[in-house]
Amino acid sequence: MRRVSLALLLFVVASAIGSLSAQSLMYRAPDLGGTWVSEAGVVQFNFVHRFHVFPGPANAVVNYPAFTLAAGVGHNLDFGLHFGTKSRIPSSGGSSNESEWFARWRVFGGPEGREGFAVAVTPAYNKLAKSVDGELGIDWTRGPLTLSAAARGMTKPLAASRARASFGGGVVARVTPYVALSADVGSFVGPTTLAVWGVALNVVIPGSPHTFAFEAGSASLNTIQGNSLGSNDVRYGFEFTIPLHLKRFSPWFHGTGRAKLVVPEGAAVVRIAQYKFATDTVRIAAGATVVWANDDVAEHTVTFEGTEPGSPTLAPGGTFSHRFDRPGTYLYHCTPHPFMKGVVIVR
Ligand SMILES: [Cu+2]
Repeated sequence: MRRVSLALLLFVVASAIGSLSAQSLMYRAPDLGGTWVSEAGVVQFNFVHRFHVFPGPANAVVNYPAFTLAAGVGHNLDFGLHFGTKSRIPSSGGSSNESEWFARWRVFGGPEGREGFAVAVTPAYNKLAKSVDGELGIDWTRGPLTLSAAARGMTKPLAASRARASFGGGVVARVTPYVALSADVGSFVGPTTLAVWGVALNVVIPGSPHTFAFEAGSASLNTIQGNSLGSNDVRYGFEFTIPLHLKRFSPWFHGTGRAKLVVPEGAAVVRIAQYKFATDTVRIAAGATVVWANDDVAEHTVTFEGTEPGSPTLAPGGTFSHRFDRPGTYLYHCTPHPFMKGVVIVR
């Protein structure tokens, strides 16, 4: 129970202060861990709540709450916990609380949304099953599509003594930058257990780093074992993703001070704050410079739609200058937050 209270506290704190980045449900199907890894200094809290309504006349509702808490430490590595209260793993102590401690290392490929392949390994320990588990995840992203596959091994699947393997696969189709549809299946090897299936409608909450999914499926838990064992019941519910950037707390300790912005003569300045380019249209003469100043507490980029070279990731307090020599209309956006858009018009 203490663990659940902690989760609720984090949930409230995280909701109160808002946060950043990680559009994880735009790139991940409901019952797959994927290759997504929390960035350094980011604590990710994902809350899943599914329901099953038994047939009448009772219409009893059974709840399946589950959450993921993971902290990124850099080098494409994070550590975390999956926890759920309605495990289907038989336990000698009679508890149905399942916890799985895991590490995930993205050994190949870029952050979610990057085109091409990404590969991650997830070693884990399932405390209820007393099982050493592991998952190899592969994502492939191209344009609006992400395809995922997972191969899993468990030393004590569902607390049984014989090791088993399971496989999973899924697809995410991004209909717009804000809306995606996803589906997945997963199953133990062999005919004796029910497969997992899941479908979801995923949305980015505009102007925020949060994503929200409406889900239906047969999984009850988001652990490696839980994503391998389905049920005959259909469960409906949601997932809400909350990235909590520890950097947001730094002004409490270090103030917001940035060295005074030095702007070349004749240059235009675009400030970035609260997930917006403050001046979304800038008009300059050919040969002039635009300076972007990140006054936000989150990282952003200036990424052009065309061939113009953009910025690297701008840390809070960072700046990026670019000189425009040729007349034209230069559309740009922020890569981690595609809803952030701007344009430079050069005459
Ligand atoms: Cu951004």
